[in-house]
Amino acid sequence: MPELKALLLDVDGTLADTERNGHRVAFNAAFNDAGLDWEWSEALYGKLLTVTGGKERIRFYLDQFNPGFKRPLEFDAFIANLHRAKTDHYIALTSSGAIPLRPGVRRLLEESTADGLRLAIATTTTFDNVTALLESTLGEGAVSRFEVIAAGDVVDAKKPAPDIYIWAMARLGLDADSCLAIEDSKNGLHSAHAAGIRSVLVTVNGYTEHEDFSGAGLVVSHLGDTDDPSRIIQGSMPQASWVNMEVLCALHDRCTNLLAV
Ligand code: XBP
Ligand code: MG
Repeated sequence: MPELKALLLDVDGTLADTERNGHRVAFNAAFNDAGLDWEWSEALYGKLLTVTGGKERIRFYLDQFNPGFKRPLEFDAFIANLHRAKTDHYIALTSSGAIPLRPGVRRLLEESTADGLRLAIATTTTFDNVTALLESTLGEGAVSRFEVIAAGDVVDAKKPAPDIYIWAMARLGLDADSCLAIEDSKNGLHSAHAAGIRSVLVTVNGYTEHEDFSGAGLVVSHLGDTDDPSRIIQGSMPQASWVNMEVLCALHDRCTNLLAV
């Protein structure tokens, strides 16, 4: 039976609820700075989340929701500048401590490190955004708790493509059956599966709770804690009220013993 050696963690929606009050707010601030009258409401943003990556999301918005916008000649540079401004706003927001970790995240990171698991990040957002979130929530130097940070444009194709997970596993020097991924979205689940990772835990959030998580080993409301138990949405975790190391190991054993996902 393959041994569980590493946790690969998504960031947005998984470590913290960054989308609604983080990324969305930062996009709107950047649009405002640029003199654009675009306003991404919470509801519209839910639709835009079908596409991962901020630059890709702006293009998707224009294609699907604002086709009348007259695109500047240097369109790629226009998108890149908007996105850079958005990143600055996002970093300012997270660095101010406005976005906490989701329940159980700090605890599970500590338990898994104590048990000798290796930690890596596999995210669509930028390295700078990850750093700002980790340092504002876990303290200075928190990035060094993760052996690999696979982020943003280091790969061409973003989730649901497998590239970011493949990149992370190559840097760790591990095969897919030694890894367990924690995700919050269908795009993330598909990305991990497509990279060959068979054990995937999903912690849903307000934007993703109605997505189809067929094939996920376990789907819960959140990782949970002593005073804040996880609600099970799909699968089971016998004798546990929150996700702990026993739950992760049992999930990994179960998933890697299946012949196919
Ligand atoms: C996260 C994303 C990101 C963020 C914005 O997806 O989709 O696009 O919303 O990040 P996942 P950037 O959690 O599946 O990795 O603007 O920095 O691209
Ligand atoms: Mg996510």
